[in-house]
Amino acid sequence: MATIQEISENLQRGKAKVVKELVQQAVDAGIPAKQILEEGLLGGMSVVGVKFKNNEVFVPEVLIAARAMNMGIGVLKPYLQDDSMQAKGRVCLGTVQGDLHDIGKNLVKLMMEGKGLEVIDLGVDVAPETFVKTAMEQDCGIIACSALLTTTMGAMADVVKAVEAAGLRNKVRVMIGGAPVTEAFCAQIGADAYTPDAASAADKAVELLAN
Ligand code: B1M
Repeated sequence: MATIQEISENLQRGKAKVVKELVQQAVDAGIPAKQILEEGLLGGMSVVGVKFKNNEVFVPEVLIAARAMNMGIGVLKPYLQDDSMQAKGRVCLGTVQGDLHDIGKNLVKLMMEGKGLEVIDLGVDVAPETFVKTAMEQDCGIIACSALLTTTMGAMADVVKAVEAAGLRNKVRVMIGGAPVTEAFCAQIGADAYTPDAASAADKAVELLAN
């Protein structure tokens, strides 16, 4: 039987196909999808993150680990959905301008869709104007921004300003998140909500759209 440890180790080595198979085996063995995600996949990626920081691994290794992570998440997707939820509204989601990290953003999407939200995924390196234009054209109640770099967090403030400039402040809420983002930063830039992880982002989005 595939163990969480094996999933984590193979992810760290970037063995995408093996990770995919091991995740499926773990699911079949009855290990909860949330545990596989948090301890196996996210656990493995956080080891890669520490090695990256210490210059023990470099961008190519991180990219192949990220690909393995995405393969694993793909297997888990149906098991992380909550089918009991009714459609609650529309969200436009993206990683902010200058930032190419998309794994956390993709998890937010998966969790939000799992809660019955319609998510328009704008991808990475999204300009503030693109968030606002999409929210207007697609009638989104929420703009959700992800940032992984301290240098790109500031782009979230630009999104809030762009929403204000478009006169949408009372119509569209701005949610923010990502590793360097904090509650205090959220208050500082006047965004509507910060959540620390993808599952709580989905819960918060449902709550905001209900009010
Ligand atoms: Co980059 N990277 N990276 N990287 N990378 C970090 C973020 C870093 C912390 C690594 C390190 O030094 N330890 C560091 C940032 C330092 C800082 O700013 N403080 C860093 C750096 C420096 C860089 C480059 C500048 C490196 C370089 O080129 N010299 C460069 C920047 C490129 C750019 O964006 N312009 C770069 C590049 C890359 C890769 C392309 C190689 C790759 C990205 C691949 C991809 O995303 N497709 C990559 C990766 C993979 C990482 C690490 C290793 C892992 C990130 C990840 O995917 N984590 C990362 C180190 C680390 O985080 N430990 C690192 C797993 C993911 C599920 O977590 O995205 O945090 P995360 O999402 C979480 C929460 O944050 C939250 O939910 C998720 C959990 O449920 N969340 C939200 C995320 N978005 C949310 C939105 C919400 C709510 C919650 O509401 C809307």
